Formats: sequence, structure tokens, C-alpha cells
Amino acid sequence: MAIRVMAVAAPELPEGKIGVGVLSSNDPASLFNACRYAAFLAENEIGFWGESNWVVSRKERRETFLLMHSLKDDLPIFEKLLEKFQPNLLLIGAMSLCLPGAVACAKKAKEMFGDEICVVLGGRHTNETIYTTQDGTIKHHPGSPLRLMAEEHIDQVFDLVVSGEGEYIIASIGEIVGSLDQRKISPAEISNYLQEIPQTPGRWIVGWIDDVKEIHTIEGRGGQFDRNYLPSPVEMFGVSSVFDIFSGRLTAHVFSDSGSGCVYDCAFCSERRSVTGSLIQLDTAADRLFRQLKNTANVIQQDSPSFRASAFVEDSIMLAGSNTALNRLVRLLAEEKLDLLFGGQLTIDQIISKVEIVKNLKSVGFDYLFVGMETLEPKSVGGFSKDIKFSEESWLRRTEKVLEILASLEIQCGLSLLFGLGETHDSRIRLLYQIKKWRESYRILNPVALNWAVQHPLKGNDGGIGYRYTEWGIFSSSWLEAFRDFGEASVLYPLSGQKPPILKEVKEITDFYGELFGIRKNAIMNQKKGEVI
Ligand code: B12
Ligand code: SF4
Repeated sequence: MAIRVMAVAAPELPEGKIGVGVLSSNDPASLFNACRYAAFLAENEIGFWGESNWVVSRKERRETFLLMHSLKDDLPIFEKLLEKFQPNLLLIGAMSLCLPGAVACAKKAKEMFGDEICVVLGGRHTNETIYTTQDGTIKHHPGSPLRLMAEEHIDQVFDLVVSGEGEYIIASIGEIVGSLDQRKISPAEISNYLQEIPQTPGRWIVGWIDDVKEIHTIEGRGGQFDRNYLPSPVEMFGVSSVFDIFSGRLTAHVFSDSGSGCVYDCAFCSERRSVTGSLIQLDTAADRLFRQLKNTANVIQQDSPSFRASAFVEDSIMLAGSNTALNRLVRLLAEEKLDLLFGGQLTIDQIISKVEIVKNLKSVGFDYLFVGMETLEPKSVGGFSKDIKFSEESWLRRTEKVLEILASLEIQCGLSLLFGLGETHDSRIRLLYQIKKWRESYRILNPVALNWAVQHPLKGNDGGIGYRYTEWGIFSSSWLEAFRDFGEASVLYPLSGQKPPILKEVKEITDFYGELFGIRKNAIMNQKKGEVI
């Protein structure tokens, strides 16, 4: 086989299980998005991908993927997969907190295969640390994996580092690995054979380090690709998650493919417009999302006929909150009548101003809204871009209004909280008490997700703090325990200008969370059923 590929989402924790109350999934959706075009080439037996270990059913293809959470727990599984597939191409996706995990995975692969494997790193962390400035120069944040290798803060374990859209560039890298395999050239030599690569479509930068530790980069000049022709991840890799909120249905991650970010620009957020760029092809977004929803229903019916289908829309804001696009989605779903429940995200102010649209969405299967409340009073932490109607009513009252609206429409509501923005500890506790009250009044409120703000590199929009991210964000067992019910959280990487979290306070929140909402008890039951919430 010319290409023997494996793809892994690097872990965010050094050890320990992720908390039972943490939003999670079995499917590495980000990697699926990145790898879908290469999988499509394999499925259609095109080029060297037609001579790869992905020329198999999507179920078998899925087995070459691994979503890791804890290095200690998941490394043995990763090692077994390496032994089984003997890859000559390893694709590693990493968020910023996962960088130490990505280095550890790459190191393991290099120990096992040396130059007979090409290790490629991509994903959100590289996107935010290697970027083009307005004058067209390529910049490296102190956390850029290329810069870290050049400055010897990490070992030289990545043969290529990719920033940007993975779809086409991964396909091209695979083609080169396939041709090297045929010519009996080590895949780790790939940087000498990238002459054709600039023509590959998409917004991307590929870089590597040479023998004298100098950084080299190539930027894509192939132009934008048409998102209407992208294959659906669900068709390429299937579905293996069950989100608790969709009562036992299998749940796919779907996406409208209109860019990797948001229309808003909240300062703390990795999805903010000023980092991710403007939305793309929004006029056809509803049709693409509909197609992915339809594919989900079909794939689940084909692969798992004893399950019914559900999906979560991973757009930062579903169809950017565009009335035209949302109405179009309602129309398409009303015509087709899929046996599918789905959920997605809208902001508090959008929900209040789109009650009729939300009602129509409910009539075509929209069953769950995930809302970022974050804090008690946005003004006290410097304000949020999404807090549009701040002059009309308090954030708290508007959030409550959302709960009233969704309860009346019988739509379930998940709420995301974010601490570490500069709020007082007292306001955190007040917020939790408020949520306890809401949970008693509005039975639709589930889950409540806790996060502690992490300073992301944000293409240098990080207040100049310039973290390197080479150390685990949460390192000791007492901190791992205290943050057990949090999604993203760290001790080492507080927002620029904020103090690190205080152990006693975090413990108090975690205990509160478990006791007041009984979430841990329910979640343990869900986990026993192999479900995730
Ligand atoms: C689905 C999702 C998940 C899923 C699946 C994660 C996975 N590894 O696939 C779950 C729920 C498990 C998850 C967990 C986490 N997530 Co998450 N997640 C998302 C979400 C909602 C969608 C991702 C997506 O598909 N986006 C659309 C695609 C097109 O964009 P993309 O992800 O950037 O992928 C493109 C490129 O980055 C590139 N690419 C991606 N991987 C690779 C790999 C290679 C080799 C290459 C070359 C290219 C490449 O190609 C893709 C297609 O163009 C995003 C928010 C969002 N709306 O994007 C957050 C987001 C990516 N997650 C985030 C975080 C922080 C996490 C956690 C660390 C949280 C935690 N619990 O600690 C964990 C990490 C778990 C892990 N081991 O990966 C942050 C990342 C911020 C950052 N700078 O690090 C985001 C941006 C949310 C946010 N606003 O903070 N997540
Ligand atoms: S609205 Fe949400 S996704 Fe968009 S920038 Fe603000 S916090 Fe991030």
C-alpha cells in the first residue's frame, strides 16, 4: 500500500479521565473535517489515495482514527494502533492545550518508525500560531511548533507543520507520501519534494525545519475551493457518538462549512471573527447543512439500523444566525421530513429576536439549543461582542427570557459558563445558585458546562502574553481533581491580565456543581450506557 495513514487528536490532559459532566464526543470532528477529501479520493480510488488503507468501508476507515483525552490512559491504545497499521503518514490534530500531547504522540511514532513515517501536525493550535500578517509576511507566535522546534523548546518530531484548512493540503501531502513510497524514499524526506504543493487549493501554510534548525514555509496559492463540493464527514467516517440530550440516538457532528469562525468577535474566544476571518459562501450554507443532515439520517440508517439519528451543528453560531439561511434550512427540512433530531448554537440576543424562526426550526426536528451565557454580568468583565442588546435588559434577565422561550417551545437548553474572565468568586457562586433555581423552574436546562478561560494564541491577539504551551495546562493531581468537571481549563494559561485560578475556589465550584445539580450522578449513569453528555 502506497499510503498507510493514521489520524489522531492529541490529548488535552497528562492523565486521568475527563469528568463525567464534561461535554464530549467519541468522534474527532475536527480531524474528520480535515481528512474528508483524502477519504473521498480513497473511496473513489483516485491517485495514490486509491492505493491506501482508506480504500475500505467507512467503519474500517474510522478505526484508523483516535480521539485522545489523557496521555497516560490513551497512549497504549495509540501505540497498539501504530503497531497494527504501520503508518507511513501520521496526521496529528491539536488544540493549544493538546500541544504537549501532540509532541508525545509524535515522539512515540518517531521512536517506533524513525524516518519511515511522516508526522504532520495541524489543527487549531497551528492555525493560531503560524499566520500571515496584513503585509503578507508569515509570522510565528512563541507557541508556533516550528519556532519551538527551531529554538529547541521541543524535540524535532514533526516533519511538516500545517496551519489552516486541512481538506486539500492533507490530500496533497498523502499523494507525495505515496509517490515517495513507490520510489523507496523515506517519507520523512517529504520537505524536499514539495515543489507542486503551492497549487493545492485552500488557505494554508506548510512549514518544516531543516538540519540547521532554520524554519521554511510555503503558502498555498491554489485559491479558495468551492465548499459546495466538499464531501460530508459522516459519509466518509460514519457516526459513533451518542449525545445524552438526543435520547439514545446516534449523534453526528455536522457543519455548514461556511468558515471556521463566528460573526461575532468576543475577545476571549478562539472562534472570534478577527482571528478566523470572515464567513465564506453563506448564501449556500443552508443547502450544505441540509445535505449533511440528510447524509446523517441515511448513514445511520445504513450502518446502524437499530439506532435513530440526531446531529449537532458545529457552526460557531448556526448558519451565522442569518434569518435567510435559517428560513431556507426550515424549508428544505420541511420538504424532506427526515427522521432526525438536531441541535446547534445561537446567541442569547439572537434567540430573543428570532422566536418565530426557532419555533419553525422546532417543527422540523430542532430539539436542542446550546447557549453561551459565560458570566453573570458581561460588563463587569469588559463586555462581549455578542452582548448586542446590553442597553435593553440585563444579561441575566435576557438569559432567563431565553429559558422561558425555549421551555414554551419544548426545546432543551444547554448552557455554557466561563470563569476566569475577571469576575469575582462571589459572582461565580451567585451564578451557580441562579442556575440551580433555573434548573428547578425550567426542566429543559441540561447540561450546564463549566469552563475556565484559557488564553489562546489568537494569531498574536493575546495581549502580548506569548505563552509557548509546551507544558500541560493542568499538571498536578490536585488540580486535575479540582477541574474534573470542567471542559477547557488550565492553571498555567490564564487570560492575559488575569490571575491564575485558586485551587480552593475551583474546588468549591466543582463541589457545588456536583452537589447542587446532581449532574455527576446522572452523568455516571449516562457513561455506563456508553453515552456522552
Ligand atoms: C467538535 C469540537 C470538539 C470535539 C471533537 C474534537 C476533535 N479533536 O476533533 C470534542 C467535543 C471532543 C472537542 C474537544 C475539545 N475541544 Co473542541 N471544538 C470542536 C468545535 C465545536 C468544532 C471543530 C470543527 O470541526 N470545526 C470546523 C473545522 C472546519 O475547523 P477546525 O476544527 O479548525 O479544522 C480545520 C483545520 O484546523 C484543519 N485541521 C484540523 N485538524 C487537522 C490535522 C492536520 C494534520 C491538518 C494538516 C489540518 C487539520 O483542517 C480542518 C478543516 O479545514 C470547535 C469550535 C468550532 N466551531 O470550530 C471547538 C474547538 C476547536 N475546541 C476547542 C477546545 C479547547 C477543545 C478541548 C481542548 C477542550 C477541553 N475539554 O479541554 C478538547 C480537546 C480534545 C481533543 N483531544 O482534541 C477550542 C480550540 C481552541 C484552541 N486554540 O485550542 C475550539 C476552537 C472551541 C473554542 N472556541 O474554544 N472539541
Ligand atoms: S458569539 Fe460565541 S462563538 Fe462567537 S465569538 Fe462570541 S463567544 Fe465565540
